Amino acid sequence: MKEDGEISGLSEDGLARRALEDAEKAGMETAWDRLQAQQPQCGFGETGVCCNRCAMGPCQADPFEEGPERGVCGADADLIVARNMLADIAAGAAAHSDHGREVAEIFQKAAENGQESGGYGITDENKLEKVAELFDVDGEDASREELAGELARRILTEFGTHRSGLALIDRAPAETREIWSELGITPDSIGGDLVEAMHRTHMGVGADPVNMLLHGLKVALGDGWGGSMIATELGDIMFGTPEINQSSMNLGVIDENMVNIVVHGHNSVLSEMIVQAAENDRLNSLAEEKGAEGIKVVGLCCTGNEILMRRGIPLAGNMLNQELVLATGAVEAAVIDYQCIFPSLVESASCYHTEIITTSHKSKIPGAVHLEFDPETAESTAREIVKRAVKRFPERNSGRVNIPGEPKSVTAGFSVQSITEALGGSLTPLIEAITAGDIKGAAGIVGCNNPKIKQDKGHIELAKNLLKEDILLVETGCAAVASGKEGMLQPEASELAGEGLRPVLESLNMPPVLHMGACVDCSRILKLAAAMARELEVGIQQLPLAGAAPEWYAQKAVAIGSYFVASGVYTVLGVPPKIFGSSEVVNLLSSGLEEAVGAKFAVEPEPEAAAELIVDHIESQREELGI
Ligand code: BF8
Repeated sequence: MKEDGEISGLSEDGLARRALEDAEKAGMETAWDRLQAQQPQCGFGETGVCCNRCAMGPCQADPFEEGPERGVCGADADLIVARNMLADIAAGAAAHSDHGREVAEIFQKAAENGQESGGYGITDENKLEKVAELFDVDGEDASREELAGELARRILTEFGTHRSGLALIDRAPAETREIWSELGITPDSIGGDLVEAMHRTHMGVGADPVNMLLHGLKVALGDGWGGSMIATELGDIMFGTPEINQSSMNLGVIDENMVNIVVHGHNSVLSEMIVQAAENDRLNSLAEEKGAEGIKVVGLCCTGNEILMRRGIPLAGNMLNQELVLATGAVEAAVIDYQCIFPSLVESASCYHTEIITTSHKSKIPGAVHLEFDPETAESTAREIVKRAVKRFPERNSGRVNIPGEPKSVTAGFSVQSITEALGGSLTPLIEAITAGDIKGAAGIVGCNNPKIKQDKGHIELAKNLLKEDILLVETGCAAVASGKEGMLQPEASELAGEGLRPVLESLNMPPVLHMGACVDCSRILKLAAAMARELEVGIQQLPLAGAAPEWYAQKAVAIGSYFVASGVYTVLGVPPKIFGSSEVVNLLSSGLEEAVGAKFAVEPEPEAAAELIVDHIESQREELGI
């Protein structure tokens, strides 16, 4: 049993702390317990020098020269670390890109079959035309469906191994693309580059850490400007480009009187249908028959971010809230797709009446109910899921229901388009405010929760320290949710901003932190950076911009950090990556990269010190730009 003081050190989120107490009482294990049980964690693994790639291993190369210098195959610490890092980037990029490919396949079906099959269609026609143009699809005499069909075919080619280049790369400014081309890291096939990455990590293929890491950058760029960007764009075309909206966030969005369905994961194609099914009159009447007032769908993690952005659906929390939301005792069903889902979630739910429903053959969990998502039957699957949840309502133990507090209101929905509209139709006012020094620059705070860091503290403290220095924040993923729970996604939070930024925010009635979506929507941050660079006629690497991932845990975050840096964005990590067993890799990712791409990684776990690094970087970028 944890002591009171112990719980207060685990999370900055007050409702999470209360739910943690309930979880303890219910005997539900959480990620914090499991982290504790793993102590001390392996130092070889933490520094990246552990290799388990082949059957001659596992091997360790000792960075302190006390143990063996090489693994059985002959790889030294530098190679082992670089090879592990390339594998991490590839896994992260593959997760985003496979998600993007799935969205593209559904988009293709929607184009071929029309709205009547499965319920998917085209919502943002304007964006369809713009994206089709980027992919060089001639739509002059084509119907909307024909245009979408041809676009889907072109997009799907990029996921194959045919090296035809990536169309959306052209969005990057020429100055940035030139750097990629000189280094040979311009991605030319999402699938091909990923297959090559896994080939290169095999024993006996590459022995040069630099060569290994350069391919990692290529794969990462194929994620940011390829797989992830495709997921974002096609999601917008099918479900609508986000517009600024009002909603609410934290565990308090669970409603005691309603049937609550939590949708968790990353791909919102089924959740969109669940949101619609929850509005069905017959299902709502059934909910009333069962004693509830109605049906409420709430999001979690990035699936939650997607439906918050596009539909204003309330969001229960970020990654470390996934067990705690069950501890409210008021969740009838948790519907998951993939990524960032604890494999132990069924075990956690067994402490309550909650049913865990898996929906992707890629992401099954023993003990969960599996209802496979198929785009052609998505509407009926969604209705079945909602019905199961409604029927479960009477099993709820009202004596164990404890919603730990009230939700915070949030303003979300900041796509590049909605930001541009809020600025009056162009980014010029933003650029002018930056040039005048009212806004010193912008920082993208992104990434996860990690129980090694007090939940949300890394995000919130970094954000507050940057805002007072007049740095505008754009956020995605669990970082944006941390800000939402803290009340920083409300226009009233502009009081946290410095003397320069505050009036700008107040005149636009904007929050100081702009929620730009899920992790795949870091591609929106790239698009915004590219648009700013074009306005200033420079490369991204010259902008007063920075990135940060204060609480990252995922291989996806390694890919995002790598494409930020490769795109020219200085990026500060709050959790040390597993590279410190190799001074060569550490040097490459810092000074080496700066010389090559004009940006680098830094590692700083203390939010205040991380803010100082970012402020110094932005100041020096401004100086070099002469603004
Ligand atoms: O893609 S921020 S913990 S939920 S990996 Fe996962 Fe990290 Fe959250 Fe979304 Ni992104």
